Amino acid sequence: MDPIPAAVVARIDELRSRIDHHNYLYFVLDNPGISDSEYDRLMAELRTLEGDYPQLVTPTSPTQRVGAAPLLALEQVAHAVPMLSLDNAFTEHELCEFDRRVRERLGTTQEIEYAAEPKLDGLAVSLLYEGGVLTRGATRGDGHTGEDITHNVRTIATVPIRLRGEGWPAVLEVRGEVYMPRAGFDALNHRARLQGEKVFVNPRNAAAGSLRQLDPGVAATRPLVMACHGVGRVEEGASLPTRYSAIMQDLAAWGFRASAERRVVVGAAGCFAYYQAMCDRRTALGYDIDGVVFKVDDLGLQQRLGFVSRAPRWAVAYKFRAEEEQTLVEQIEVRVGRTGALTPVARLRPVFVGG
Ligand code: 9MJ
Repeated sequence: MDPIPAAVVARIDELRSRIDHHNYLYFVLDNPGISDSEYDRLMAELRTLEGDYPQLVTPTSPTQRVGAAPLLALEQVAHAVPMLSLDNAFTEHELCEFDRRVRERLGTTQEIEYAAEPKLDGLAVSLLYEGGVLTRGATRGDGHTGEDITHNVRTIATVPIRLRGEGWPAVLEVRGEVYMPRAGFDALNHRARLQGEKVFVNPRNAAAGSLRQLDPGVAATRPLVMACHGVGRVEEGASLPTRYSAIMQDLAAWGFRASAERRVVVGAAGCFAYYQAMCDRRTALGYDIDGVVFKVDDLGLQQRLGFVSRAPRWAVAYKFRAEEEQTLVEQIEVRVGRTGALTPVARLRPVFVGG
């Protein structure tokens, strides 16, 4: 075999770095650095060089987001650190009660600082990075065991294949939400309608259906976005910041999308003001949220608060009121059980309520 010219190796390296960088500017920061045609030219040159020198193709190359063959089944994945869900609050009173319990448990009358962010209505995922390279993506599942969806998360442009910058732990599990922005969802359904295919009822179902595909080629055509909202397993001895808000800042520097709406607010009053502001911003966001999330910002305090069964004591999801619709009871059937018990069953005229 002919030796590979050093200039080719260097050019491939440069193209990959430039493409990764422009992907980051375009998809994560929503701030393109070059035109689409310039980007296409860089990709085309890289594909040509990799075609000429297939021995130089690596799994982290931007040309390799979509792996080869579809899988036969999704493997199970055990979460080293359980993926907790969130307790809900539905009223201002319940929000104040959450804040009161936090302060009572911490034995303080001082105001607490909370990291506030929108509650994305998508699917929670875990992304494992080893040596700065994405090695595994998994669904939340029941919080202890999820499914391996590495092949699909790799196709999401906002999921870094390699971490940017420096200072990241050698083992880092990033957690976040995969969702489908509304414009992408509408376009996907428009295409499906034109082709006589099944349409999705809402962006969340579309995102979930996309992530569970066996063929990464399908997920690659779906307009999915990943935004981070936490970390799981971290290399022992690694030093991450001691505040949630600072960790989000680090994750953003390492190439992740962190919500542009994230803020640090003070006390229950600060939380409520944030909630009201997000109620007003909700329709302008371009993606579905079903509430806002408040997390005690200080990780030392989080640790002291701990968690119960499935949810941390240091966080709460303040949910928007569910969409409501009226319909008609068209008929009432009475079913007779084995023991003779009568169960009335209402037949409702179908209505659409957020999917
Ligand atoms: C969503 N769905 O946007 C969490 N989430 O934190 C945010 N979910 C979460 N945080 C701990 N922003 C468990 C779940």
